Amino acid sequence: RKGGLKAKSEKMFGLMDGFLKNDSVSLQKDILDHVEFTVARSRFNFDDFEAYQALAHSVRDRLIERWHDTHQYFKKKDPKRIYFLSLEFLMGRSLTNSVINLGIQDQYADALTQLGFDFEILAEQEGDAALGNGGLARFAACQMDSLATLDYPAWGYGLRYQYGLFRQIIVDGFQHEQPDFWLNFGNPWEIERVHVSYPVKFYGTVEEEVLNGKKCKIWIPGESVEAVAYDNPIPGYGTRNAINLRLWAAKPSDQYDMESYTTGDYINAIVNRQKAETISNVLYPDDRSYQGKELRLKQQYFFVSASLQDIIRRFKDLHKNFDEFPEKIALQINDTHPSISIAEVMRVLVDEEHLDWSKAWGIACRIFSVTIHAVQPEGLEKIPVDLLGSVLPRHLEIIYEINFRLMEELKKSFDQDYDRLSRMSIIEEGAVKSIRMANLSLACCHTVNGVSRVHLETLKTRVFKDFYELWPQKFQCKTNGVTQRRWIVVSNPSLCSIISKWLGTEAWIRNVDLIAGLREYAKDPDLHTEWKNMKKVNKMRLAEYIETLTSVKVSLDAMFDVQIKRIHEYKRQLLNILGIIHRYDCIKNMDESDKRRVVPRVCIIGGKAAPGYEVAKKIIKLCHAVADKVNSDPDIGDLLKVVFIPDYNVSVAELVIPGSDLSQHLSTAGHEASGTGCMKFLMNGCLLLATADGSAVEIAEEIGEANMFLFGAKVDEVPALREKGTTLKGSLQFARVVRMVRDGYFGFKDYFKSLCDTVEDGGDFYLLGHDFASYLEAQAAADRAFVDQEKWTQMSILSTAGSGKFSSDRTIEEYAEQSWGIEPCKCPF
Ligand code: GP0
Repeated sequence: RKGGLKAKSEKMFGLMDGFLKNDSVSLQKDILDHVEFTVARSRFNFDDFEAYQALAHSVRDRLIERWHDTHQYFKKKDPKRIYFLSLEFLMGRSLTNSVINLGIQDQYADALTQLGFDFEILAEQEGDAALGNGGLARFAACQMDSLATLDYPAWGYGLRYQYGLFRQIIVDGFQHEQPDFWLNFGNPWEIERVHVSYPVKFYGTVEEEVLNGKKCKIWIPGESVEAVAYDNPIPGYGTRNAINLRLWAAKPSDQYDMESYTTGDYINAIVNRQKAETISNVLYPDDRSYQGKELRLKQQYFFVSASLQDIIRRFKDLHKNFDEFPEKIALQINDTHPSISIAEVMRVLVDEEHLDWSKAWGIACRIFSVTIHAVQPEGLEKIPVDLLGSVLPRHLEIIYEINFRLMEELKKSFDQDYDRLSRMSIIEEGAVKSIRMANLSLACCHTVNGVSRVHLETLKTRVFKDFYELWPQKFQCKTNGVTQRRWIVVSNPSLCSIISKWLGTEAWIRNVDLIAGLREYAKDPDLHTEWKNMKKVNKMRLAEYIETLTSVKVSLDAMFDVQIKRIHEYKRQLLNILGIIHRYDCIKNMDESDKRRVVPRVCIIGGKAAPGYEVAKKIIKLCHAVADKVNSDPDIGDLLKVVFIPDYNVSVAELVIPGSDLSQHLSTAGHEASGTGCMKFLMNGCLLLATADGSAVEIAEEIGEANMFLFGAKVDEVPALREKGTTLKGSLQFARVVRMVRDGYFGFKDYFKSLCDTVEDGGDFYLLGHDFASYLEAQAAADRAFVDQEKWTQMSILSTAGSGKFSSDRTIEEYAEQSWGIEPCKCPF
């Protein structure tokens, strides 16, 4: 029989044409085949969307080819692998990124031109894959790109939500949410693997059993749901490697309860089974508070359980002994969301593989590392004991056991310090007894990563002080980064060519440190000319987009000043708007000669508010109210325009960032764990106006404080300022602008009252009043710098040149070396 198989596969190889061909004619042929046979349209009659689908399928074929080879190779080499578990991935579009990483962009552009299509127009047909909320999820996506590019043997695991992050529509200046049914028109970038599926169990009871004379626990689950794999190939740049992002979807289980069918309740039995699918239905849209929701817990366990079954199956294909587990597997948990995986690994090793507890725990402690993205202790997840006990009864027992042993160990070091023990306990005793998922992670993980230096300090000295004192060696800084492939090569092709031309190489796309070579030319007049042209082209694109969406015409000579990110009080979009009101008020009170000295501005704000976050929604409305007033005021003209860009997402960012002159990062110091938007602006040569928070501190070190506009209270000043209470209202100017809003100058007086209250009346937790004067100074400094266009361009070049550290390639290398202990595994071409 073996010989037969061999003959068969030889025959199949004989029939294969080798690798898919990438010359323009072959690509055209492939696209047309997909028009006819995949999209099932006539070659003589198909529209742009259908052309996009056919194009995407031809790219997909090429992705699959590499993805197969990579997996074969990984299997053959069997290196230690990193499994990246994340509840969110914000991938955005795939087309352009894929053809660039595959190295066949020009061939495709050419093929399409021959067929009478334009690559860029077709690329616009693609919707965003928005399976995530914000920074955390986009960072996960950037990390996947770097893992693939640097040839690491990595897999991503997550959930395939049917509804991604809601679409934001604006009606009369108010945010409304619409479901994002992104799979409506099919998704060419995924591969459904109907045969890769695992049952995931919930509820039920735990019973004791005697096995080989040993007492053990078994979980008798009450519900089973099937997890089906959808694979998303992630191509690396400049390599044959394409890794896998495996997302799980819930399907009704095959095992069904005969009884409900025989009792005649056929319809209801089916309807109930169908409910299983709700687990992967929808992404939670609140990006940092989802405490105690049953569905959320089920989502977490669902993807964790399926992923671990998959990982263990793959391990067992080649290995028998679990002692080898830590040599072959590293598990990264992205924030505490997947931390139930710690209890699941213990359950599998102890209950199913029958390892004894301490051996199993020893293994768990060597495989897990965690990255914490939150700053505030309140942001850390807690799950009520009752809820966990009902959904996952055996896991609750396991967590209790982990905690019992943790407490025993702590007593050795801290003896009678009960306060400390209760702070470090995984179980929080309180009105609602809950499980602290962060403490569970800290007890087990060998590394706990902060996402910037400032953030790690906060973790060490505040959030996890007790744990730091016990295990200082666990705490590591891995400053975030972003991928220059998407954020320069895909989204800013003109900048990409300039960089390659002046450096004389494209090598920076894989080795971004080289970008520092631009410093040498920071004053070169020829580079300045090219740089300014690049900016102008990108601003034109952005201006057109703004006009189409909002009907506001903006002048290209104005400074494009941008703040795009989730709307949060701590991110202080309100500070920005109050600053705009101040600017408006000043211009209103100027005579004509003063007006001539004003630097014209286009203030652009974009971002979504969590559907239940009232204050954030009021901020969005205020932005529109101010825009309405300012944009229609004939005294103002082009000196000031205010624009709110609706439905901010990854592809909007790709358009906006390259077209901005200045970007704002205004978080109250100590509140932004890292910030990654700022890194994308930096790479694109946009100057930063920022507080000394998160990664901005490290950016200042790289490019020099003189090349950005820093302002506001410092991290260590904030607690004292809060203590003191800013009843002084900071400055007169601040009081005045808040009063304008209060008095109904922009309408909606009653509606904005509570918003004003948040920054006045002894409140102002985020210190807007305190930072306002310093903010205005930084804004004035930006104006002065903009007037001197040579100086500005030089600062802009130095920003790009100094952005090398903020590539996710650097971040991933640090993780690989310091946390995961993995080596590249490069598939030969
Ligand atoms: C942090 F805690 N972040 C959380 C969260 O629930 N969601 C989220 O997106 C972000 C941080 O706010 C960040 O500072 C950071 O850069 C990012 O995680 C990735 O580490 C800015 O978005």
